[in-house]
Amino acid sequence: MQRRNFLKKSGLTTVGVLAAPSLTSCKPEHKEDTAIQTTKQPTVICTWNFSNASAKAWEVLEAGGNALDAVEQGVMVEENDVNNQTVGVGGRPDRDGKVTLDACIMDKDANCGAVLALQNIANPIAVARKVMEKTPHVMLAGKGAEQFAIEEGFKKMNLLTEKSKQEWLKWKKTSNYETPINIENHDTIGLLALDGNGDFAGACTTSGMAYKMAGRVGDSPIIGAGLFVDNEIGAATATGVGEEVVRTVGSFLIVELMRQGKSPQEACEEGVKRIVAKNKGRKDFQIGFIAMNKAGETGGYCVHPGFTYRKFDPSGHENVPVESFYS
Ligand code: SD4
Repeated sequence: MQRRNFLKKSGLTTVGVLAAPSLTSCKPEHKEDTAIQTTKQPTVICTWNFSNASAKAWEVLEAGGNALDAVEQGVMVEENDVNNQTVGVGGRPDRDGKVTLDACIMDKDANCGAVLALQNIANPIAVARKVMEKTPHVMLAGKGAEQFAIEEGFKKMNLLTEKSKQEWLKWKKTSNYETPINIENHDTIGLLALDGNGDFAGACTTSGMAYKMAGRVGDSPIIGAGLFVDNEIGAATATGVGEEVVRTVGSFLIVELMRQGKSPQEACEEGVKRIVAKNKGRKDFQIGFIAMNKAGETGGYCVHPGFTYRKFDPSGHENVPVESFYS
């Protein structure tokens, strides 16, 4: 589809939605008191500087594809990049030298799938999608996930590149087996897309914290922590120290804050500030959130300087880094 026609389909509209009770209220009743702006202008955002991934997702949407295909194909660009040492092939191993991958995916109908600590398979996001579509479960972990992937036709391969292996061997000599605080080793990709039908999907994929303990799983494959999509409200995803994101059910929190009326930017800032507050003002760790609402507005915020997110905005011309962090 030509870009011009594609964009012509777009336009902002306003609909009334059922507002859920606020986080502080336990009352079950819903009332119709919120008008939410919606758009059918496709928009893509992703964590960090993964411009190839956001461009791929945009390409899928521009061709008339849906958000689910866009997020899956977008993040697979990074999973397949051997030079990216924090996702898929080429990812840094755990402290025993094994590359273990975490990923999850979620669609507009709250269908979701995840794989945890998956080894020997290059595209965990595609396996997560199969878990979502072909099993009665949401998460498969470890050997079970690998066995399922092989049954589904995924090829086994060695994910540990020579570069990551050499770095790990060096780390073993000097580290006393301490896991580094995750400031520099950041590059988990979380990608959110809004498609031409006004529907959301999200994907999040990572090799996790470098040199983690064997069996450690972070936030990235946990629905609600590393990723959350609510097609009535918006979507959010996280990057950084997974333990902190799990503790606050971060991405779910961001979406709920948007439900209460905060913009994506305000919601991400509030989420990060809550984590900083729980850590008594400590800021020597990395936590970043990005989010998008039904109007196609986006936001992103991080504890630490250096964080950017990529936005492929509806004009289709921009794939710009946006930087915003706690100060
Ligand atoms: C994890 N959240 O496993 C991931 C790591 C990450 O940027 O996002 N790094 O905790």
